[in-house]
This record gives sequence, structure tokens and C-alpha cells, in this order.
Amino acid sequence: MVIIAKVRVSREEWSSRFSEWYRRMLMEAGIMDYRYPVKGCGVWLPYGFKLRKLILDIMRGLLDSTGHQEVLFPTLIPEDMLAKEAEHIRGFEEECFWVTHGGLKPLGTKLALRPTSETAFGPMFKLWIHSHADLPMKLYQVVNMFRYETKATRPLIRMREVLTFKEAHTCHATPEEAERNIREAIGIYKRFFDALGVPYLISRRPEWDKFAGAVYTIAFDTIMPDGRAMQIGTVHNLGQNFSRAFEITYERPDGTHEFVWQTCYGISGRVVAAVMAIHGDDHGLVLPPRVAPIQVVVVPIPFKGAEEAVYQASREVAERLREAGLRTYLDERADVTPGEKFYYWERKGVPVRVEIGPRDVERQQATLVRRDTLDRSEVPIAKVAEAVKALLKHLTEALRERAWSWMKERVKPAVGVEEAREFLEARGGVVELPWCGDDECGQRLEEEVDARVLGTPEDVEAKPLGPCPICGREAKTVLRMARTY
Ligand code: 5CA
Ligand code: ZN
Repeated sequence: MVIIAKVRVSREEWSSRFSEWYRRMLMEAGIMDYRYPVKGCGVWLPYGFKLRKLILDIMRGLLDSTGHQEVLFPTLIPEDMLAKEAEHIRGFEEECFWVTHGGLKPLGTKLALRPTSETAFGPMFKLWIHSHADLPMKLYQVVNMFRYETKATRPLIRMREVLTFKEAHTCHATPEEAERNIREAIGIYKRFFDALGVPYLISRRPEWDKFAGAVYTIAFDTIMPDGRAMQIGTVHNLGQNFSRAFEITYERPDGTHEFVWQTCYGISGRVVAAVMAIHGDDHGLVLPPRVAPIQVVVVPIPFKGAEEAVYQASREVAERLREAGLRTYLDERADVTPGEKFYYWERKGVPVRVEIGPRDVERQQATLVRRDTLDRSEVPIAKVAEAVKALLKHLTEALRERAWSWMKERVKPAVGVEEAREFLEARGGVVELPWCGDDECGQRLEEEVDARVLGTPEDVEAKPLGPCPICGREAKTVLRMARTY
């Protein structure tokens, strides 16, 4: 955000400024109304819902084209199912919302509102999978989920009812096949975030912070404008932990039986938050054209005597843009000034504005204004669609490049605790400290640096700058650390 880059202020101030900006923008741009009278719950508004849908469409496209099939499970999970995998229930029981009554009668078995769905899929996978021919089975759903979060809740970022949760659950015949699926899922998430221009770090979470019930967890994190890291997606290798608990077996060609190997991966409305926060600026949202509900807005600037000509040219331009397949809106409101319209659509992040005034009509041209730089250019009306398309392409690239270089500047290799602390204190971001690989040293680092461990790099080769700052032994890798959401 420009607001942060320009002025040097304390980290607390960045944080509260960003928080302020984020809350205001959610309402002003019409994304989510967070005034719903239940803590941690909000309402998707029409414009936000369209943005959400366009983002989910990309995810659905990627999953559908890689052999995944969409399903829809019930929200309720019986307590005894949720408890079948020991680590899982330990991780989630305190985070569940429980349904305890049917009307006035206490239920014999408590029902959880799904906090995630491994234990909902479990008994059904057992019924559906018989032989190796049934594998791999790759399913996903887009649903709401519930977590009784005790940390500060925040719209889209930490909800108690997460209204937008995409979870994929897969079963495989061998551990190698499951591992290949993990790589595929990472590839899908990369393409997804690349399509949104959201930069990411891919890290293997430490043992003490992996998903409850997983063998290991790979996470995608981004850095928010206030310098804090946010987890925007996770991919988990579940090994046979759940298949053993739920007795999900298959028959091999030789007649023997084996438990399946499972993976799961999820994203949430946090992705929408990341898109808005990372590309936004002082004027409001800046939406990547691919997911902008309106890609181009046409604003007539009528002038005494030339009203009819201006409106007519505006309609012609809008028609050309629509015909070219662009999501176009012609703002003909009579009771709103052109200046107010500019401001209104800027806040909503519409990537390109086309202005048509009397001078434009005279010259048979249109004036284009791109949202990211607010640069203006003029094009003949006959070429307006091509010109807008080219501009949208440039803008897409520019947003992605700007976001990546902004993030990269905030990832820093460090030698020791002091340096790491100072870096995080000054501008947030992510530090990479040498690490011997011992969990105890990792946890000591969390205390001494006063930051969370994101894990070890999965996207680049780790280059430790020295020995483990805690025990002094040779570093095997680096630990990424950050203050997090
Ligand atoms: N079953 C697995 C994979 S689907 C799972 O639930 N993984 S998770 O717990 O890591 O959640 C997946 C993603 O959902 C997280 O990476 C995070 O981006 C998002 N998420 C988790 N909790 C919340 C929450 N309370 N509000 C918003 N998003 C959340
Ligand atoms: Zn050590």
C-alpha cells in the first residue's frame, strides 16, 4: 500500500493504519458487511460475492482439469467420528462449535459443525473404495466451515464461520502416488496465486505446527502490507493416519489389502483478503482484471450542448467493449457528477476507466485511465476494445511484478537473533535464520526472536549464513520466521 511505503512510521502504526484501511475498504467497496451480530461472522455483499466467485472459478478450473471432482458433504460430524484420529481430535476439540440439542432434547451423540472434513470424508471413503481400480480418488468441495477461534477475529482473515472454504481430499494406492499428488497440489496453488498476482513463500511447517493428524504440512504464506505474514493455503500429507482410523482399505491386484494414502489441501476467503490488501492503495481496491467483477467502466462527461453526443458515444464505446467480451459497466447515473463516479469506481478497484467528454466526441476518441498508476491515454473509438485489452494485460503484469518485488524486499537472510529481531521490528516481513534442525532450537528461536516459525523453504534452496544461533552446531537449513496473522 502506498500509505505505508511513503511515510516512515512505527510498526504498530502501520498495523493500525492497515487495519483501518482494510475495514473501511471492505464496506466502501461493498465486499463484506462485518456487522452481523455473531462474532467472527460476516455477510458477503453483491460486489464481494462476484469477486469471490471469479476467484473460485479459477480454483475450480484448475482442480477440474487435474482429475478432481466436486462433491458436497453435510456440515454435521458426529463426535465419535471426529474423535477417531487421536491427533486430529486433540487439535480440534477446543475449536469446534458443538450441536448438543435437537429442539429441547439433548442429543445422544454431540454433533460438530465441521472445522474441516477429513472425518466426514473418512466413513464415506470406506464405503466407496474397494479396489485399486477406485484409486486415485480426488474430491473437493467449496463449503462453509466453523472454528471457535480465540485469537482476534478479523473479516475474511480469521472468521468463526468461514463462509468460503475450498477443501480437497484425496486417496492413493501408494505413498509415492500420494507424494506426487502433493507436488501436483503445490503446482495448482502456484498457478492459482500467480493468476491473482499474489506473491508467496512455500514452507514446510515445523513438526510443532503441522495440521492436526498430518504427517507433514506445506504452507503458502504471503506478506501483508503491515509486514505480517499470512497463511493463504496449505497442503497436507496425511499418510495412513486417517485411513487406519477409518479402515479405508483397497484390494491390490494380488488380492492383498492395504490402507490408502491420503492428502488434503485447502484455501479460504483469506485469499480474497490477500488480493485486496496486496494490490490496494490509498484510493481503495485495485483488482486484477481476471477477477474484477467490472473490468472497465465507461463514464460520460456531458457538457452543456453536447449531452446527447457524449451519451451516444459512451453507449457505442460500451457496446464495443461488451462485444469484445469485457465485463463492462456504463455509468449513466444522472444525479452523480463525473468526479464522484471516478472516485466511486476507483474505490471498487475497476482496472480501467474510459472517459468520454465533448472533446473526445469531437475527435472520435476515448480517454483511458488505468487504475494502478492513474495514467491517462487517448485512443480512437474504433480501436477502444483492443486498446483496453492491451492495457488490462499490462496492468495484470504490473500488479504481479510490483507485488513480488515488494515481498522479496521483505524476505531477509539473517545470522543471529538480534539481527532478526531488528529486521522484524523495523518493517516486518520474513527472516531466514540458520537452523540445526532440532525442534528445541526452533522453539527457542520463536521465543528469542519473538516471532512464529513458518518453516523451512520448499520453493528455494536454503542457504544458512552461519551456524545455528541457539546451539552453535552446523546449520542444516534455514527457518523462516515472521510475525503472523
Ligand atoms: N483439512 C485441511 C486442508 S483442507 C485444513 O483444514 N487445513 S487448514 O486448517 O490449514 O485450513 C486451510 C486454510 O484455511 C488455511 O491455510 C487458511 O488459509 C484458511 N483458514 C483456516 N482457518 C481460518 C479462519 N478461521 N478464517 C479464515 N481462513 C482460515
Ligand atoms: Zn540448534
